Amino acid sequence: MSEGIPAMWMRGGTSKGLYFLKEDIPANKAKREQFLLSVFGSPDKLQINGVGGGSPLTSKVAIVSKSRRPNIDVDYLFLQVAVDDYAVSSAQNCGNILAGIAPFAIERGLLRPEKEKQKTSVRIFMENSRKVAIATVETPESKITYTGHTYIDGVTFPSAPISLEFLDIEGSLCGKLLPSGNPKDEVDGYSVTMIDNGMPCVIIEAGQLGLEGNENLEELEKNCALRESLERLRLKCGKIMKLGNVKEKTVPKMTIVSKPLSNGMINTRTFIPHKCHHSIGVFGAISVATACLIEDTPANKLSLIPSGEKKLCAIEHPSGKMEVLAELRNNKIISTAILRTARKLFDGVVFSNNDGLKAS
Ligand code: NQM
Repeated sequence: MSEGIPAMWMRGGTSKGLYFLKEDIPANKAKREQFLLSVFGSPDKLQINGVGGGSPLTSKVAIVSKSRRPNIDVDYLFLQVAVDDYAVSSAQNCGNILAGIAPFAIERGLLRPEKEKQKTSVRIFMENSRKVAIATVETPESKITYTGHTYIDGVTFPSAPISLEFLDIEGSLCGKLLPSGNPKDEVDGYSVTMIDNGMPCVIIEAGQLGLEGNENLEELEKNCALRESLERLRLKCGKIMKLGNVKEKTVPKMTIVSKPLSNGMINTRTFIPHKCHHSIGVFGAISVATACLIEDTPANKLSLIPSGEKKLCAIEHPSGKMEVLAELRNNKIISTAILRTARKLFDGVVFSNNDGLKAS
């Protein structure tokens, strides 16, 4: 049994993960992966021998450090620990876990809350995509608070609001907003939009897959023919999106869209990429909202687009809606923002099965 490594267990948005200071976790990649697989109890569907919850949404890691970059407070590396595979991936970002970064950085003393103001803005460099996020958290009496009245769909109880703002996340992993150069492509017999505004996503209309778009998660996950078609399509799109062979990668995500059902902009079901998301990821929702706003995409034809240059885009998902605020100038998105909450659940040390793992 190792000596244990300090970590905080937090809910960030609709996900949960372990948050570490960079200096506490092994810097050597192979050692770090071995440590995380052991701590989370992977590979195992239930992750019974670890802290993971048996779902990709509860098998997540944030590694945080004080930044040396100009005009940046902290650096954040996201890692996805596979549930039933020996894999730890940095090939995607996570906007839900991002929601916990500013509270964690304040808790660990990486920065001080603003005096005399009730709120503190934290500039975060997201190492996975090399893009910047600005998180604003509530810090009454110069202390982080988690208590508040903000509800987000997919979380039962209210908490203090955390606003996340992004100025330039286009082409985060693919290099371009529309990696193929087109708003619509024919791939494997389907019309799709391949897009990356924070998260590489393939967007496909439900009708093309013989779906209504309102199916529940269990129905979708049970549908083996659907999952096989989506995976075949994903592997082809991954190459076109310049992500290479994505067989072992968690990107691109596959989002099935249909007309809104409850006054939102669009209705969605998202495979991330093999399990169906209970709601939708943050950057996933931003990429879908962006696709809806681009003329000539199949999603645009299905969408109820709000008027004005500041658009509140409600992305419907299986547990409600996620609202993305998109600001446009001359038909181009210049910034996006989203409201999340987070909660500190546990602070302590985690143990792996591996002997002698130290932060080196
Ligand atoms: O898209 C799940 C989540 C995510 C990612 C996933 C996320 C994002 O809900 O920014 O938040 O798509 O793997 O945590």
